[in-house]
Amino acid sequence: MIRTIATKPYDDQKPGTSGLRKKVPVFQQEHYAENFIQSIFNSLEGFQGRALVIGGDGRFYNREVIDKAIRMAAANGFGKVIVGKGGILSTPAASNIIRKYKAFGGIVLSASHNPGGPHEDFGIKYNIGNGGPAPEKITDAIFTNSKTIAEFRIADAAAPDIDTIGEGEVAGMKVSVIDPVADYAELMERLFDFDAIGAMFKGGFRMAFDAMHAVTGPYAKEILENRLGAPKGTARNFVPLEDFGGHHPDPNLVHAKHLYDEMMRPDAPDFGAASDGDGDRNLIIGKGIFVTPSDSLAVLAANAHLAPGYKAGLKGIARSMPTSGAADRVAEKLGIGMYETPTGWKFFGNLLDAGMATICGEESAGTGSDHVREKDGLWAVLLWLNILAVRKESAKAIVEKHWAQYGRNYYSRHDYEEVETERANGLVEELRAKLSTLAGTEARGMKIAAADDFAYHDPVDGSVSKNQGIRILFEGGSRVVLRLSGTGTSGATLRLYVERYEPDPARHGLDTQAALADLIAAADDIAGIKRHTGRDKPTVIT
Ligand code: G16
Repeated sequence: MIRTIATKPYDDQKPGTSGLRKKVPVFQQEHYAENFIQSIFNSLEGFQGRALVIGGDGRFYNREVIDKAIRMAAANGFGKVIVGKGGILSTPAASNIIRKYKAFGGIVLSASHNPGGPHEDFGIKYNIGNGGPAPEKITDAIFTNSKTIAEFRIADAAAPDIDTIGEGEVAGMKVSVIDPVADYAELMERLFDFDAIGAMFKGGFRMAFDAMHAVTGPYAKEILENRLGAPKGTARNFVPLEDFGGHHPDPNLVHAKHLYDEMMRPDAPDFGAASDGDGDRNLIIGKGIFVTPSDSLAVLAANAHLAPGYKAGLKGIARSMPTSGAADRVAEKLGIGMYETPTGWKFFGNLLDAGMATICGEESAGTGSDHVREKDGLWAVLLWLNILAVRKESAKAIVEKHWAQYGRNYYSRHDYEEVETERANGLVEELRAKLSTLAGTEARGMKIAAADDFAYHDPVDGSVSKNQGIRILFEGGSRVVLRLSGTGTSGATLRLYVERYEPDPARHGLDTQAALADLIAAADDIAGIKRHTGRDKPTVIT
């Protein structure tokens, strides 16, 4: 039986950079999840009888919301739901399933790299039929709908069994429970030279992959150990836990410090990597070298042709604005297009669909390609492995040769987390107000060439996205960028991105923070970060 239930709107259901993210107790309020899911459905047209993919990263509250989403999909007229066994689907795997089975769209339940548990974070994201995050047009409509919602529709049926692979039914709608890993593993086998990577493992190559008790565990176990023959134990922390073992499933130098420390030791494995809560981010650490996401994008783009899936070359490269310009030099050498987009994977969708870009990347540990429409953590790891297997050199040697050829972009991000929202907004407003006066002035002896608030003109659909981050560009190619994060769940997070280009190989061995010290000081002089935030140092430096 289908029930229509009266509800009252909440006023805080505005999707951020990657869907709606809130603390679990917020989602547990009466009808909170139902309101948002119904607002998604109310923003869509033409899905009657079509398939909807549903899955999540396994965090606390995943199963409850999956149950509601399935029963609401049935009540709203979807013809079928495809759900990962146990409610598990990594974000890139969900993107692949949507595309492969030509679903209308998908609901992905995750708060990405944010911690999980009864008092931690949860999230709901809608992906469209190309497999990618909903564009702003849809997320704006969802928010608008959420503000006036008065009722939602739900099937009054028993919770479907999502723990047994096979076909079932809820209120006349088919429910197909699938193996979350199989389709994804098969896609990876098509893109990469599994024989070459397998031979490398057979030859004694050692790797540490930390799944951080999050969703990539089963994927890594199957692909690295079962299909590529890596020794047992290569995939660590591979059992997804509702609270990620009490840790942040955030593959960065703070939350995966143990891996970094191990990789810097003389007896380190040859290659280290990690992925996040929902499997779309990656951390790459070679023996003796951390590879920044910006450098990783550049190295992957320069070497992608070594993998079977990319042997025809790249059509173009795209990166988010705050990501370093390292990949720009690769695009220039290859003679292909380079696109600079706002932060948020959704902005790559049009470029990928239009065949203008093949590889995309973001400083926030995201890299991916046109194989799906999300960033893809394990994909990045496998492309690295493919390159290592073909070049038969260490990751460190490959990165250092890359710098020697293209120059090095020293790069770092400083995060000021949980700043009071008013103080963070005050900083941004004050900075915006003086942007037009900055060009031609000096900070710490460096001349400012230009300053603006980044606006993106989508070359495919002509849409314009304004206020996407403040850029202060110095003569000689250095820059600082400031923006407020769109993924935090408490207060505001101010991000400061600092970049300096160094063409001279004799100066490629500097300590990153030391190499950027003048720019960091200049950013504080210009934006008054300490004054506004009341903090004397960032919370996280990556
Ligand atoms: C999301 C988006 C990314 C974005 C990142 C950081 O990642 O999908 O495209 O780069 O947020 O956003 P912000 O700087 O606004 O916090 P994820 O992995 O959280 O889904």
